[in-house]
Amino acid sequence: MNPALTDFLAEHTNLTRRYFLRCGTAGVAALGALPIFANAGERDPALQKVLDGLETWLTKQDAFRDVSRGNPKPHSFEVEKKKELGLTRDTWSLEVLDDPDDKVRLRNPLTKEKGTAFTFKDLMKLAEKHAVRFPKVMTCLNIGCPLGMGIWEGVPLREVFWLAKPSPAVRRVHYYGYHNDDPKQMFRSSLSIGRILEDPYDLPPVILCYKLNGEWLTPERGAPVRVVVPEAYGFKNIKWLSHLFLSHRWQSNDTYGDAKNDVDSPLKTFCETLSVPAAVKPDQPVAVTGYAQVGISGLKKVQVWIQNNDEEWPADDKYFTKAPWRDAEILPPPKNWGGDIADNQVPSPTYGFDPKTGQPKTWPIRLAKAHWAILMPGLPAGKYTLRCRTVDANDKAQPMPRPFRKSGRAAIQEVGLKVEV
Ligand SMILES: Nc1nc2c(c(=O)[nH]1)N[C@H]1C(S)=C(S)[C@@H](COP(=O)(O)O)O[C@H]1N2
Ligand SMILES: [Mo]
Repeated sequence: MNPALTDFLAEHTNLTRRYFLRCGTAGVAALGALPIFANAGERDPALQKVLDGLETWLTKQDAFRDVSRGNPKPHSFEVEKKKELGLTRDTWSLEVLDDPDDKVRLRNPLTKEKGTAFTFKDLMKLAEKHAVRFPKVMTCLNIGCPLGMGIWEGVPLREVFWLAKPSPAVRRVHYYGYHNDDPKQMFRSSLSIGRILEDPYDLPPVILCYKLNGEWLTPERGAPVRVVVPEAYGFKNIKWLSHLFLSHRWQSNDTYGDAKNDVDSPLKTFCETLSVPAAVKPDQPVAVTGYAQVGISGLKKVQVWIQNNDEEWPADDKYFTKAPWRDAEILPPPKNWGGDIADNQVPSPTYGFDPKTGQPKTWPIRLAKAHWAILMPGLPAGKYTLRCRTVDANDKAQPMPRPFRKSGRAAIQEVGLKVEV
């Protein structure tokens, strides 16, 4: 086993012990005589096992779930072909153009034709002064579950925007990446000029991203350069970036808009389980772990409820607001971050982290993942449904305040659970 993983497990083992002690002193009367407390100091093997297997906070680049489109996929070419297509760092360039459909008059368009396109060398020059890093979970609006958690590094997009010397008529930036020169394969997105120039509510800037977890972006993740929008769902984070159009158009023409999605939706807060036993014995405590996506409205609580399937629930309470939810523990910052970051150090500076200690300034971190665990009390034999939900920092319980699917998933997850001898 690699040393980082061993440390991570040790950390979670300690955490588990603390967790039990707390349940043991505060919760015993309420929970009844759980076997675990009969033998203090020994952990419930069921919870131990699931905590041992818990994913790390950061995801290795090659462990991201890949939803890349394209036929062939732009990351799949041999190196020589990639060079020909400008998909390597030494051959990449970005054109910054006037929108032919609604011009804004750029005084300095950056074009291949004039030999002024923006190169990776130009990007590295800007990076010396302007590079930023921030943690962000990449989540596909359509799929709903996070594809991976990373620390993304790049140069604020506005630095390149200004190089093109746009007129004040500019209202929106439209952008896309390499797509086999086939219009049908183009994947487009766009942002208002306001979001590119200014960072509201302490958000990190929109970046031209070239590194993930301290390493160059891999071809699958969009190398050499992708856009990363901190608060946005995946579809705004265009990979293999090749073109920016500065436009007088105010409307979005995002590919995901064509798919009937809400293209202005920031990440929602929601949670899901990572491990629930399929079956337990009567009166055996139920060990549950999971993750939460900490959306734009933060995360106050994760809660779990196990309902007997024979129980009727009032039809007018479809979000189960009156259920006897129990608070889970939101796991503290890990000792080991995962994601193969060098020396297990979140590089400094990174948004949300103290540059002196390298530790997070607050926890959980907005627009990132957090993990949680709970040992639910044992139950009589029967069939049950386990549900989990988040409560955001504004005290809105999932799926509120935005229950609509086309703005991103927030439905309350349901998992079947059997209690049998
Ligand atoms: N060029 C390009 N960029 C793209 C896409 C695409 O199809 N082509 N898919 C987008 C969508 S829908 C998502 S969810 C994210 C996924 O990012 P990931 O592959 O790094 O996880 O990439 C986005 N960027
Ligand atoms: Mo997506």
